[in-house]
Amino acid sequence: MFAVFLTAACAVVSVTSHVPIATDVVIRATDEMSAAPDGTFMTGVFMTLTNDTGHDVTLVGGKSDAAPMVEIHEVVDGIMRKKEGGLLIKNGESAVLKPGGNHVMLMGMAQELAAGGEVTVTLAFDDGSELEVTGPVKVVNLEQEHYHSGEPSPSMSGM
Ligand SMILES: [Cu+2]
Repeated sequence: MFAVFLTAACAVVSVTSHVPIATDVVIRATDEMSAAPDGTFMTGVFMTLTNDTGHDVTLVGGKSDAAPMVEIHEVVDGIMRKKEGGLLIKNGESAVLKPGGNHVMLMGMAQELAAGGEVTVTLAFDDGSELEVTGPVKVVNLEQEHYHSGEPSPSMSGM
C-alpha cells in the first residue's frame, strides 16, 4: 500500500514541475477575418507561459476538441506563419503569446467560435510533456495581425 501511494505522489510532482505554467489564457472569438479560403475558420489562443521547470522547453504543438489542427505560429512583418521548430521558452523565462506575436493557432474549424464559451487546448512540448489550458472565448482586437497572406480586403467582408 505504501509503495502505491508513493508512486501516485511522484506522478503528481512530475506533472507540476516539468511543465510551464499558463496564465491569462484567452481564445479569440472568430469573425469574417478568421475565415480560411477553404471555408473553415481559424483563430488564435493567447496566454503567458512561465517556465519554472528547471530546464528549457519548446512548445511544439497541441490538440483541442475545438479544432482538428493546432499549430504554433509567429508573426513576421505583419504576416503570420507556422513557427518552424516551435517556440523555445528558456528556463526561468516567460513567453507572452499575444495578437501580433507568437500564438497558438486553432485551424480547420467547421464553425465560427462565438464569444462567451470556454475552450480547452492541450499544449505539447518537445520533451513529451503536455499542459491542458482552458480560457474564455473573447473578442480580441487584431489590428496588428493579418490572418491572410494577401492584402486586407475590408470591402469583401460584406460578401
Ligand atoms: Cu496564426
